[in-house]
Amino acid sequence: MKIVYDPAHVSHYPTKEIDKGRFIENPEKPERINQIKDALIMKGFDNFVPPSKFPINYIYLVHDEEYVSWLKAKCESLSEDEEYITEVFGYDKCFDTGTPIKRNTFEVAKRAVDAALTAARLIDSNNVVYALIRPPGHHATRGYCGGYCYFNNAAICAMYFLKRGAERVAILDLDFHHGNGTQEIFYDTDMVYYISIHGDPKYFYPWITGRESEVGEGPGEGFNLNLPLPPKADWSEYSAALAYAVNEIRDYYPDVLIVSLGFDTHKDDPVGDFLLTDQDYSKMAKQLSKLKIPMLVIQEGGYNPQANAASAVNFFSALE
Ligand code: OKP
Ligand code: ZN
Repeated sequence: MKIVYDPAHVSHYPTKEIDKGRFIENPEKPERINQIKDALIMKGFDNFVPPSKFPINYIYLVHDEEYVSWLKAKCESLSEDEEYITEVFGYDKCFDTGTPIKRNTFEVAKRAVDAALTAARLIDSNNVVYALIRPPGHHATRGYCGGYCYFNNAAICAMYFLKRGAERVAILDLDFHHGNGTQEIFYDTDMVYYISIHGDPKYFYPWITGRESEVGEGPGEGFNLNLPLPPKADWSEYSAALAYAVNEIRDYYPDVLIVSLGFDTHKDDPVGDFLLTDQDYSKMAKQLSKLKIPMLVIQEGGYNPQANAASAVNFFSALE
């Protein structure tokens, strides 16, 4: 299995965020994916591929030019270690206060897109490629950053596959949080089927999307599926939702499956609230392998570096 990884991610290190009116430590840290990389190497995975550069136009397949220019200009206005916490919704093209911007945020987020696209380009008719990247992407909408996400890596890759001639792309979002950005971007199309299993937004971020009633609209009606689970969901509840999702993907028969993979579903994750164990990630991968559809796995969340590492090793060992 090829793994696309860019060590430059370490220069993006948000330190804080505002949560319920208070500053808290920001958990979206370099160690999250450094530990995954180290553990995969220890396990014998050695097919690491560096990212190529892609033109900025790929980002415009998904994001508004106004948002992209705002982010770029904001970064350029900041000094070396300055951390800008967005707070004026609308003026700031951000929908929360948990997504700090630093001088090199644009550059590093763009490099994550490049790594994801490099992985997408390596997809052929029957393989798996893993984009081991950060910052994550699934909360980023067409016009706003949010939830530690700046550019929607998975959505940009879906557009890449459609441009390259794919007729149908499925995105399975297994991060603990609902991918409001990915949902929004493909809400009105039947060419991308977005399916997400996540903590019920009645209790968890992003609060305002992720309900079962959100089924898509226009030609996209029936091509958006939310499977919210209650707090403390364990493998028995999770695997039932996953089995349902896998059946839906099989029936849709996409040319490629993009998996937005977050390890914040692990019982030891400090942000998520499910109870999956290390072993459950092997079972998760086995369920997905049954599909026999080319699979681009894109890293999203997961905030306990050790749990991330154990989960990733089990997931990718079971896939191969
Ligand atoms: C990003 B991803 C909780 C603060 C909430 C936002 C969480 C974003 C998760 N104390 N901050 O989907 O993993
Ligand atoms: Zn998450």
